[in-house]
Amino acid sequence: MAEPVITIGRHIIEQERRYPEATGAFSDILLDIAIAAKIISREINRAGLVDIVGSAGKLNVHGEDVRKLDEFADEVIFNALDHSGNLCVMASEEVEDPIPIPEKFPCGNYALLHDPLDGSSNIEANVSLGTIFSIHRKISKGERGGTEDLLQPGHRQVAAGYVVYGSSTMLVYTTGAGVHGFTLEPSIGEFLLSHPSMKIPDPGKKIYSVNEAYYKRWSLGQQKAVDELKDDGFSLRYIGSLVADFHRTLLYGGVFMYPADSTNPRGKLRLLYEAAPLAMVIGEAGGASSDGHGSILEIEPQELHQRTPLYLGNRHLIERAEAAIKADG
Ligand code: P6P
Repeated sequence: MAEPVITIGRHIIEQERRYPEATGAFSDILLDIAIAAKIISREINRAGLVDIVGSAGKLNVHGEDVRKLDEFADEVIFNALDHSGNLCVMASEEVEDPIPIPEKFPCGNYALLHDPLDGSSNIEANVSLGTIFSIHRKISKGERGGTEDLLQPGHRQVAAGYVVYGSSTMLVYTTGAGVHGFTLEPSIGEFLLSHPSMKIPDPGKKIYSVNEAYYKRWSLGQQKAVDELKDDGFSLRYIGSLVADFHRTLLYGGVFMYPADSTNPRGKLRLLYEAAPLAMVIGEAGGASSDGHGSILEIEPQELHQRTPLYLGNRHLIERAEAAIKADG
């Protein structure tokens, strides 16, 4: 008897059955994200063939060159989720302000924050890109959601995950009951369960992942943290695409770092839709996260697009980095 093929739809429904009070809204959100991921994956894999690669000639809210695929991914996610009645508000790296649910659609009890296409500066080089998403419960009192529903600490996330568009397209998510990975089978357009109950290997491979070009801009403590890893015989692997570097860390172990430095005192990566969702995933997989001093999940957000230093990986490596930073500032 062949093993049953577990699609993401079947997996999410089976997970939902474990929560009698579940309304199904939550499952619908995850399934809508999976649909958006399939559409984005198709366009990325065609990027070399159609005139969708290259700059859209616009800058995003951070003054960064917006690639057409960035715009496309942002629109796909909005269109996949704006009408479902499950969300009360959205936020995107590509959009300055909270994104309201159109008046013509009902509001729901969840808020979605996302980076629609991270690493897009690597598009032409065919480097793996990613989508990162974070889901919170609605806490505001009004019918339509807003900033209050978005500025929540990472420990209140009800779900988080990412899509990595690489040699294959994978969707990895957690709802707090383990981390589960699905690989897209393009011939049937389905995400199939390929990595059930993912755990970061511990001890994992001796890999550290950081952009060493900034070494001279780091604090003494940060420099010491990296020097210690080199002294312990670690190898450096740095793709420069957050989701790709994270996915490797989750599968192989080690530590990813994007530290603060003299040029970026808050680091470069975004708290709400990059650091916090990946921190939930790594935590659920038995690893740890930090901003250099404490867990990413405990940070109380002040602004929608605020940045944070980011450390993700094996717990003992995160703790060693925090100790070095604490000792040497
Ligand atoms: P740096 C890609 O541009 C990105 O936003 C992340 O995906 C990646 O981790 C980081 O920036 C790379 O930044 O400064 O090392 O080029």
